[in-house]
Amino acid sequence: MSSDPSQQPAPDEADAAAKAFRRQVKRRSRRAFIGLGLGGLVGALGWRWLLHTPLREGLPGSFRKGLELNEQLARATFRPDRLAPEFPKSHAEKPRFNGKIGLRPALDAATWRLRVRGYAPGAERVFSLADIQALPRTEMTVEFKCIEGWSRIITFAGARLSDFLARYPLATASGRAIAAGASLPADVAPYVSLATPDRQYYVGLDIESALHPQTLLCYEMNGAPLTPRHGAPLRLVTPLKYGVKHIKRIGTIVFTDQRPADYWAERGYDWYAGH
Ligand SMILES: Nc1nc2c(c(=O)[nH]1)N[C@H]1C(S)=C(S)[C@@H](COP(=O)(O)O)O[C@H]1N2
Ligand SMILES: [Mo]
Repeated sequence: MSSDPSQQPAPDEADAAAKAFRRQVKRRSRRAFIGLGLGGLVGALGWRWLLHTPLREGLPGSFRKGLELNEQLARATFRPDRLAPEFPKSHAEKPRFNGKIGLRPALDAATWRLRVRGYAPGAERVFSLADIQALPRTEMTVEFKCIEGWSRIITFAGARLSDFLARYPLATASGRAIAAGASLPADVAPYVSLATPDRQYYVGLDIESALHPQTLLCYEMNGAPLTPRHGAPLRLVTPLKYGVKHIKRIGTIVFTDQRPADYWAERGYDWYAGH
């Protein structure tokens, strides 16, 4: 680097400037140090208060309140027509594997069945994979986000849960089907509970998210049938929520008026898990 010598200060001027600069730095760091100390004290007291609020669902109540605030915000911005961004198929990446609760032992896809308990009393139905594959096929390339901070763009294919419910009237107390794209009938179940066949992993969904056009009963990732690690033969995909809700190897679906138990919400995560 070259510079014009005429712009350089004379040596003694430079020395004075350097001294002034050092004094300023000292003053600033003393102030920063006091600031940090005060901040730390307030932080420590605040932290103790936060940790000593009564526990709710595995978290100090104050933290749980924070998550509920997140849920209120996410619900307020939820619109049935707000879509997760979609990408060209060529952007799809190799999936990453995470979470194997409820995926053991190996499962025979031929004998696997999806059991659904409807919202109307006594409504129960059993489906094979062929039944799900007979519904309109929806494909989308979206970003799959794990709450731990990583994400992958994946092409998912399957049946929209809303198309499933348009065909099979299991979500209403009256037993009437919900036409695809129609607004929610008054007698719709407010919640859906999904579990692995062994019930080791389970998630709860609000009905609005369940009926969202990007919520799929998914049987393919990146153009190939689901592998056992990724939830064969059927998993949930719902890209406005974090990966925790994308339950692999669905065994049962229940429509209910109780907010369903949720594996990771019981362990301190946000029940709603929207983003
Ligand atoms: N049955 C089951 N489904 C599950 C999990 C699990 O442990 N068991 N983990 C969840 C979490 S936290 C993530 S991030 C995704 C990961 O899906 P992938 O392995 O297809 O990437 O699956 C979700 N579904
Ligand atoms: Mo995750």
